[in-house]
Amino acid sequence: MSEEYTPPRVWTWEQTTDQKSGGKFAAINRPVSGATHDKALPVGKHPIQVYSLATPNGVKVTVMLEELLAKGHAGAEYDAWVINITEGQQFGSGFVEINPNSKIPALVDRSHSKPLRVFESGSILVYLAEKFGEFLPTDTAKRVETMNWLMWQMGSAPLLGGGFGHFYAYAPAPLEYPINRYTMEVKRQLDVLDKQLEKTEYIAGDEYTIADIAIAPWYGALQAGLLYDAKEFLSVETYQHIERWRKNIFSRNAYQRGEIVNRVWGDENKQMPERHSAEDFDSFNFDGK
Ligand SMILES: N[C@@H](CCC(=O)N[C@@H](CS)C(=O)NCC(=O)O)C(=O)O
Repeated sequence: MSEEYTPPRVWTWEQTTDQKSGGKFAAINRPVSGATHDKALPVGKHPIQVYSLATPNGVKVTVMLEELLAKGHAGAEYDAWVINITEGQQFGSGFVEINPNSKIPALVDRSHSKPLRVFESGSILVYLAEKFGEFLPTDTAKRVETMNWLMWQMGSAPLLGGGFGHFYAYAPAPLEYPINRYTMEVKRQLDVLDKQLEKTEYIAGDEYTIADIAIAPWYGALQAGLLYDAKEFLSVETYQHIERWRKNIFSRNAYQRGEIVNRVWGDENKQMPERHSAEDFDSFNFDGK
């Protein structure tokens, strides 16, 4: 490590290196929760309202809804609104009411007698799977295996995003110790997945489930070289079974639709800041099956 740091006896906010150095996201991080400003959330015409952004966690939800619509569940029609986390919109009062943790994605289902809030992407996937009876097998062994991998994703991805991604791509300066530590862990995670996918077509067996929907935007995208500019660094080509699986998932029409919803950066032909009906996709070209 280049610099020694002696932690003070009591940590205070002003003392963080992050705040002083101006690392990416330093300006929006705070050690307290709660709203910073008043802002009501917009409400569209459908029972399901999504408040999100097309990050890997956000995409899980819009892909799930597009998959449900592709299966003919008209009740999965939804409005999707942008919560721009780089502008601090996750700290608006309306958003904090539906997710006290101030992180996208969050969803409100207004088809109940009282609007029902659902936050945490894993909770949203399970909620929608149970509501529509899809992508979560009812057979006990298959259901447990799906939940095993869904929880694996929820527990593992913070080490990928908050650990590896943060120190490799976002920290103000590269530091050997955290980059080594998190690269070791992320490569181990990729190897876990690769070995599983050597044995099974989809993550949890022979069926496409919410485990695939949760894992593909993170580990599929990482293997495709789409996250943190780390394709070469992580030798992603060595994870051949992940590659076979993610190519299959990424070629799904519903996946391609869900991926562009609430996207406000990158290729303009792949951005749909808000989504209010299936016709919103008419001007886009998808080669998915
Ligand atoms: N465990 C949460 C994680 C959500 C999360 O970390 N969301 C990020 C974007 S991918 C976020 O909203 N960050 C804003 C912030 O940290 O202020 C989930 O899966 O829903």
